[in-house]
Parts: sequence; structure tokens; C-alpha cells
Amino acid sequence: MEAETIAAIATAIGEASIGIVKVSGPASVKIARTVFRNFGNEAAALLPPRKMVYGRVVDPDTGEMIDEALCVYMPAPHSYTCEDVVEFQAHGGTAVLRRVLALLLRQGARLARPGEFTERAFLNGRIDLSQAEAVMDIIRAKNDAALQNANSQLAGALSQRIAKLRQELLDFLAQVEAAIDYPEDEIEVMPPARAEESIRLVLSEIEELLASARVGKILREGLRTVIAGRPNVGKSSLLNALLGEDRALVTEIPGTTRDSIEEYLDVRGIPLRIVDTAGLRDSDDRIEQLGIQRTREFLSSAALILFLLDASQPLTPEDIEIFASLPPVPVIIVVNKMDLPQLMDSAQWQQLAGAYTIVPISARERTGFADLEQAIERLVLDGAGWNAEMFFVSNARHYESLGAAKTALQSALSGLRDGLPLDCATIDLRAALSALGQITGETVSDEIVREIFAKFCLGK
Ligand SMILES: Nc1nc2c(ncn2[C@@H]2O[C@H](COP(=O)(O)OP(=O)(O)OP(=O)(O)O)[C@@H](O)[C@H]2O)c(=O)[nH]1
Ligand SMILES: [Mg+2]
Repeated sequence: MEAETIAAIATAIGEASIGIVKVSGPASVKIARTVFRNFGNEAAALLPPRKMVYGRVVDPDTGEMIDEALCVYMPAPHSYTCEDVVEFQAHGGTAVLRRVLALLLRQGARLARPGEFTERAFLNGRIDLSQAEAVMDIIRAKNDAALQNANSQLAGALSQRIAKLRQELLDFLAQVEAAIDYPEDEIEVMPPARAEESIRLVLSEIEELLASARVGKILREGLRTVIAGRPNVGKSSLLNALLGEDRALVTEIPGTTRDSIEEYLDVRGIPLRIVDTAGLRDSDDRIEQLGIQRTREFLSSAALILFLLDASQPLTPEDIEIFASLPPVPVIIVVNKMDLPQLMDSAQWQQLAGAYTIVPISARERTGFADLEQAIERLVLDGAGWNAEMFFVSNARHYESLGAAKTALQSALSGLRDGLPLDCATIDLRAALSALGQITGETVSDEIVREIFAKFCLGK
């Protein structure tokens, strides 16, 4: 069955210097040549492969000129979709682009579904499913670290690891099944200890990928970071210093911040969703009480807490009480106002801190921030710094499939340990193989493929 030719506006709708309309499929060139004319004469443009041609988009029925445009033809199979693709670069206005698209549709193209171009790249075998998903991650990336991770995935960082694991499972299954199917050939049956060892190797790599999802989630959503402490210790000053702008009100009056303030911030490439909160204390003020209630809510969903102390004051019972009431998530103790004479005994805060990291800073003088950034980076990356080789699973679907593969392999292992014969394990191994294949798309149903691409943007 010959594929339909599809068309869509590929750029965001709005006012822009250019906008792109693209068409993909066997009739692309024929359709393009009916609506695109050489500039200066009315002949249909020739469209040599991979060369920009300057001309005009014209309504073939009325001769009306729609826009000046550049047009490029990318022949199959060396195009995004592996099909014949033609792209028009017209002016980036809503009416212009809609007219160009309408012309293409009238000439026989069908409006593309969201993600259908990328879906074709997948169905035609140019990229696997995890790489197709990386395309959308690149478009959605809000910071360098997320972009870098998506680029690694598109380049095959995940695909290669999954392919390797699947190959190992397949080799293993082939050996086991040969021994079962041809007992007369006296193929040596794998000793259970060696079988266990092989399964455990695959399992540990899957567990490593699963563990990377913690950072993957941070890259996608930002690390939920809450600045907390009693009033007046300098929480809002810290937020402002981190952002490099006067975002929150700062005064010498305790209880200045009433409502929580949430901002996005990059710390050494790590995205943070950081919240400055109302200082925690007993208060009779109704508004402040509501603010404090909010602080508690933000704290309960925090992934990292920056707990602030004021070094120019002795440690108070409130400080100790607040610290003890923090939820069980990573905490960095930030000792602020180091520029003032210190009334807080460092032995005191060290005792309070126990194993937590302590970072002395001055929000006013902006000192200590490199240490604070490093402490945050260490916490997120388990002591490591960024490097280009790092890859983190950041897609919930991949995480689920890895989890299913892990469960299947664990079940195979426990069967072997219980003394079940090796052929019983093959059922679990096949389940693991299938779960891994869902990530790259080998074993995924058409329905799920549709669902994945439906979440893409139009024209991609
Ligand atoms: N000397 C000095 N003063 C600071 C520093 N950081 C904050 N302050 C001062 O401390 C006071 C309180 O600062 P804020 O940032 O408003 O404190 P807060 O913790 O947000 O206070 P609430 O919103 O009331 O909970 C202000 O007068 C700041 O100028 C610092 O590093 N050094
Ligand atoms: Mg404040």
C-alpha cells in the first residue's frame, strides 16, 4: 500500500520572520510543482534535490500569488521521514502559512496528525522509538542539561544499551532452548550457577538505568527546592542572590514574606524549581498563618530543602524545632550573614547538622555561593560532576518498561534458586526481552505507537 502524502505547518503559529510548511510522501514533488513557480517566469520550478530554490507560491486555479518563498526538495530515503519531502519557507504569518497549507491539501495531500512525520521516520526504520521520543524531548528541553540528555538519547545512548541487553538475553535463551529442543545432540545444559550469573549481569545494568531516572526526573521537572527557616534569617535575600535579581521583598521586619514565591533557576546546568517561603514561627496574624501553612505544604513535596540559619544570632529553640520538623528529604544547612560578627557558635550548628552538609554564606555580600552550588550538584549527582557521557532515563514509559524487565528477571532468578529447571526461566526471560523491546519499539503495539506520537506537536 502506497503511503499517503501528508502536509503540515512545521513552525509555531504566530508572527515570525519565516514559517515552514512541509509535505512528505510519494506525491510531494508533484504537489509542490503545481503550487511553486520559478521567480520571474511562470514555469513550474524544477526542484533539484537538496537545493534551495527561490520562487513564488501560486494558487494554480486562479494564478493568485500567495507569497514569495524558498523551497527545498529532499528525496527519499535521505530525508527526515525517509520519504520524498518538500519544505516551503514562506513568511511566518498565520494567514500566509494557512493558505500555503490549504493549497497543498487541495492538491491531494492529507493534513498530518501530530507527530506523524516522526512516526514515519520510526516506521521506516530510520530511528527507533526511544530516539523518536528524544526528538520531542529536544523540543521541550528548558535547560542545557535536559537538552544534552535528549541529544544523547537521539544519538542512541539508550538504544544501544537496550540493544546490548536484549542481545545478551537472546543469546542466553538460544543456548537454553537448544539444550531443551535437541537433547539428543547432547548440548551441554548450562549449570544453574552460570545461568544465574548471566541473568544477574543483565539485571544489574537494568537497575543502573532505573536508578538514573531519579536525575532524569529532575532534568524534566526541575528539582523541587524549598528555602525554609525562621523569619528574618535571609531566605528572600538568598532567593534574590541566586536569581541575580530583586524578585522577593526583603526588609529587616520578621514576617516580610507572606506568600510563597516560586521561580526557575539553573544551578550548574541542573534545573531547580525553587520556592522562597514565609518564615516559620507561631503567629497570631491570620495572613501570616496562611503563609506558614503554605510553607508546610511546599516542604512536604520538596526534594531538597535549603535550611537557613542566621550566624549573627545565637541558635534559637525555634531553629532547632523547625529543623527537627523537616520532612525526611536531603537538606543543606545554609548559615547566612557570615559578613556580620558571629554570635552563633559554629560547634552549635555542627552538632545540629550531624551528617548534613553545611554551607556558610553571606546573601548580602554574595559569598559562599560557589560552595552552595557545588553542594547542590553533589547531592543531585551523588558526588559526581556533569560530564557528556552521562545519560539519565527521563521518560516515564521507559522507566515502566525497565521496571517490568527487572521484575521478570527477578522472578527468573528466584525460580532458579528454588531449583526449578532452566526451561521454566525462559518464560520470564522472554517477558524481560519483550519489556525491553517496548523501549526501542520492537515489541510495541500499533496502538501504543499511535498514543506516543499523538503527544507530539503538530508538524513534527
Ligand atoms: N548583614 C547581612 N544581612 C542580611 C543578609 N541576608 C539578609 N540580610 C538582612 O536580613 C534581613 C531579613 O532578610 P530577608 O531576606 O527578608 O529574610 P527572610 O528570611 O526572607 O525573612 P521573612 O520573609 O520575614 O521570613 C534584611 O534586613 C536583610 O537585608 C546577609 O547575608 N548579611
Ligand atoms: Mg522573606
